[in-house]
Amino acid sequence: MSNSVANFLKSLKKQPLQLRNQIRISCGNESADLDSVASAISYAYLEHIWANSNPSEAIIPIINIPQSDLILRKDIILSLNRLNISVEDLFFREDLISFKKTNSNCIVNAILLDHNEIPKHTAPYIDNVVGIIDHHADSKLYLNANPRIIKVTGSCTSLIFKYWYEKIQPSTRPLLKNVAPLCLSAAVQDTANFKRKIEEADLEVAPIYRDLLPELQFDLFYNDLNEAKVDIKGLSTIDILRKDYKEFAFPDGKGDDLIVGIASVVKNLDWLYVNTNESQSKELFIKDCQQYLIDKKLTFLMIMANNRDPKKFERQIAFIFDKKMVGNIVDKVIRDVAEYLDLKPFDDSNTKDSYISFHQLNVKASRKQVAPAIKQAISKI
Ligand SMILES: [Mn+2]
Repeated sequence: MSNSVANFLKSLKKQPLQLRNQIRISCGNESADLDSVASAISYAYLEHIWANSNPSEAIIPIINIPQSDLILRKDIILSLNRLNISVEDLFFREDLISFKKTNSNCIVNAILLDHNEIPKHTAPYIDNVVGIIDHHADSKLYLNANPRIIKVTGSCTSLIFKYWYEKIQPSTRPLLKNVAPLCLSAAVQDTANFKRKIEEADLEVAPIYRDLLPELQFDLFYNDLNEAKVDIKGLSTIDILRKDYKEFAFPDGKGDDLIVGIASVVKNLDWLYVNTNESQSKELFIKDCQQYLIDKKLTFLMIMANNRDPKKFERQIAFIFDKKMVGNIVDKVIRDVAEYLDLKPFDDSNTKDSYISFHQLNVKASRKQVAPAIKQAISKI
């Protein structure tokens, strides 16, 4: 059997996990974007080739969404197809949950990638956090994890690839070619092909990828990926919201948790109003969002919309809530973050009791920065 990533994953699927006292898993964050999926898979694969381990001892990568949600992420499907990895080769959130439920004595040790705090819904199924590599704000948890690397980078995969590249023997390095396209996919997506948000680790790995993949045309590779990512035409509002979604429990000043959902969307609000529902109306779009708010039992929902146009990159932000239920909470949060995010009203026809939208002129702030700002604003309420 070759050493491909696909074969590695297939060999994991054949392991009888229930015979073990403990297992190790690698998890990306709950948005399961390309960076998270590539991080979980590449970390497990790279450790496997470094340790030359038997599949029975290898780390199992978990994609932290239900399997049925993967199909919405066409950029990820494309990246997996490029390595001949099929959906059946992967482990998903439901696999972890059913394993832990039927094998409650088995200790689950997790390596967290692309996040550094276990999301609430996964916490019951993880016993220990034994490693962290991430590029989000440090929650200062699991201080004994090893490695525990949390650094600003464009892509989390840059930190992971660099970490293992430095550990792996030079004689084994040719095998890195097998996983490099997956890490590179996340890197070009998160840095707009090494043009934005590039940090030290991204700059260090880029020439290594070029050496490993001399035939690859980075521009084409990036464009195909980008097209796949923005291909959301035909999806319903709900599918678009859940495609890249994170949920947070942020404590207010009294210590009560407010539940905030933040959906990141690859089109602007005007596009969403006319393309996500048959009547092509803003009203119906808002109604769908309100349904999501109710289904998810949120205090409020935020949509971070951007057009992904490198020439005129813009961001918009919308808040969906029910004033009858939550009073002035959203007004207070908006007042607190308005200056930092440089918010300007998006249009006049807002229904102020349930929907408010803005241009976010601070275009540098993505969810990675916005979520901690919202957390801070809520802590003052
Ligand atoms: Mn990331």
